[in-house]
Amino acid sequence: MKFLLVCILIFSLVQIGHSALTATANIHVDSTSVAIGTVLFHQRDANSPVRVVGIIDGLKNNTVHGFHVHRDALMNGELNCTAAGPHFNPYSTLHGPREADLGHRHVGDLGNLTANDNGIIIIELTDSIIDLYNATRSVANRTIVLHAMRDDGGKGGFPDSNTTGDAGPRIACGVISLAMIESDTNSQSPKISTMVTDFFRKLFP
Ligand SMILES: [Cu+2]
Ligand SMILES: [Zn+2]
Repeated sequence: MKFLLVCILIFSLVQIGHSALTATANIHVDSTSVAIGTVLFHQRDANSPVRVVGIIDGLKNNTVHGFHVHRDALMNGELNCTAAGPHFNPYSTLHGPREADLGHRHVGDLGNLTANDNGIIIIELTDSIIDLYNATRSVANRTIVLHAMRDDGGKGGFPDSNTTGDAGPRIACGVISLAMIESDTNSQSPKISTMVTDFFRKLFP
């Protein structure tokens, strides 16, 4: 059961040690302050892949949506997802599917997500190209974006297949922020315990 899996993953996040890094993004509808989900990024250590878990609600049933990290953080309360700039692409490669290697996708290319019969996306994926430790590939202080349409992985033959996967307009987004380590009481960023509580509240309102 998907919900159970997400719960187990969240519980495992609570157990994280000192060296692990976690980041969170609160997802809002494009150009509004309507909150529709949360995405967590968790990396155990510098050599581990990044686990991405989350939930996004309020979509049309059984629809497929491109999902990417875009280059820029939204600043100063900006809500327009277009302000996030292009796909995060530090190596100047062509757009590609999540399964591709570093030379055949943008670092920010996370493929597609599918909304279920209730219009809910449950996110559970692991990626070895995005990173929280490696400065060049770090997705912190960037923006995660959900698109209206399927990402064609660069293979669709449309003029924008090699840049955006022809995924259409940006329908929702959220800035990815590193979470503080629990012992760091001076930081302004949210505590991991607060994030997990919020996450459960969204899962089981
Ligand atoms: Cu995108
Ligand atoms: Zn891309």
